[in-house]
Amino acid sequence: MGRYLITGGAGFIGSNFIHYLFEKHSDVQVLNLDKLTYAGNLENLTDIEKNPNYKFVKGDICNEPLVEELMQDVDYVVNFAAESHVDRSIGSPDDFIKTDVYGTFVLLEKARKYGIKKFIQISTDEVYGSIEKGSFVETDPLMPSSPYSASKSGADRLAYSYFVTYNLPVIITRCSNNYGPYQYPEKLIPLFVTNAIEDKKLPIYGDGKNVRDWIYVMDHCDAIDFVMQQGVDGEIYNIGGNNERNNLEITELILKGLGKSKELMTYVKDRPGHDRRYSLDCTKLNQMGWLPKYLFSDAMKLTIEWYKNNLEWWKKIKSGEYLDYYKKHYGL
Ligand code: NAD
Ligand code: TDX
Repeated sequence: MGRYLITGGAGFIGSNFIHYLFEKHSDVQVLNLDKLTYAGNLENLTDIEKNPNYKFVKGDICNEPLVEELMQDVDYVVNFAAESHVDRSIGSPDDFIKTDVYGTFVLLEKARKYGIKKFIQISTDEVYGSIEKGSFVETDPLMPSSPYSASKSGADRLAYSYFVTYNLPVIITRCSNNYGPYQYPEKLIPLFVTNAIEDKKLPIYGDGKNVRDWIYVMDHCDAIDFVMQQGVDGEIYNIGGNNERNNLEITELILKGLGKSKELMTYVKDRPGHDRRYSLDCTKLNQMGWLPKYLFSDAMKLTIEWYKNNLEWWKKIKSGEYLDYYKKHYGL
């Protein structure tokens, strides 16, 4: 029986990971600690909320007494909680520093105090910064270029320091861009899919030729579970989809998948400090026996279908503060 503390479990990847855990393992207990920021949504977990092995606690990972109380009853920590959107970090970095860096510190301190068996720090490929040619390996230096990726780098290295200094069994994962169900419609794929369904414009930053490596969220969840079982303490694991595409390719695929006109494509002012290309070398994880299972074309179809079939989920989100934000920034 494994007792998990999942932080940020009401967000996109965290909620998919909770679904994954209950589907894959019959003997898990999950405690989900989430502050329910704009990105946290308990509707992502309605099918699980009555499961006797699941408990939700609304709270902040920066809240020391609360984290102390919760940490006493768990074996494993998977830290997803973060402010996660690059554009928001450019407008107001404060919460990124608080949650991503200080919040991770609070979790690490309490994990150390209560002898946690494994602490998985969910980092990101963005910590390496941009690369024109070739791919980053785990030992490459970090060159984060946004307040988001800089705060994630701080958390990533802080987690490592708890392994080196205190022997806390920490593992760090650095994954590429995820897509799939329950992703907040501010990120590229859910924003463009939902805008296209509503015949709204798709705001492409700059020339649209920035490259990302795209991985289906369930493959990311599977890789996290894999490194929890087979990873070595103190190690970093790149997790990628082996699937690099530029933003124009993604946009055209979405429009084609939905049978919508290319006239919806709208070029807007570039994101400040916009990283040109992310690319991961995942040889380390692949040689241990883990490979992504989903084909991009199949998983994109599944994703587009999910947003078509769950209009209520995202329309509710988009009718609120989301619209004000995009109106203010892009006049769309
Ligand atoms: P998300 O924004 O959808 O979810 C973040 C969740 O954390 C939300 O439920 C939010 O309420 C919660 N949260 C925020 N601040 C909190 C706090 N102080 N205390 C407790 N809960 C808090 O993000 P996501 O896309 O699911 O990303 C999850 C993690 O994975 C993040 O750490 C992110 O950096 C990392 N990551 C994301 C991607 C991606 O493509 N989305 C890729 C690599 C790594
Ligand atoms: O409206 C848009 N138009 C646009 O052209 C948006 C929202 C994005 N883009 C571009 C910017 C990027 O080149 O699409 C690309 C992807 O953008 P995001 O979805 O914002 O993701 P990115 O900035 O690459 O960061 C993501 O991947 C790594 C996640 O948001 C992070 O949490 C994760 O760590």
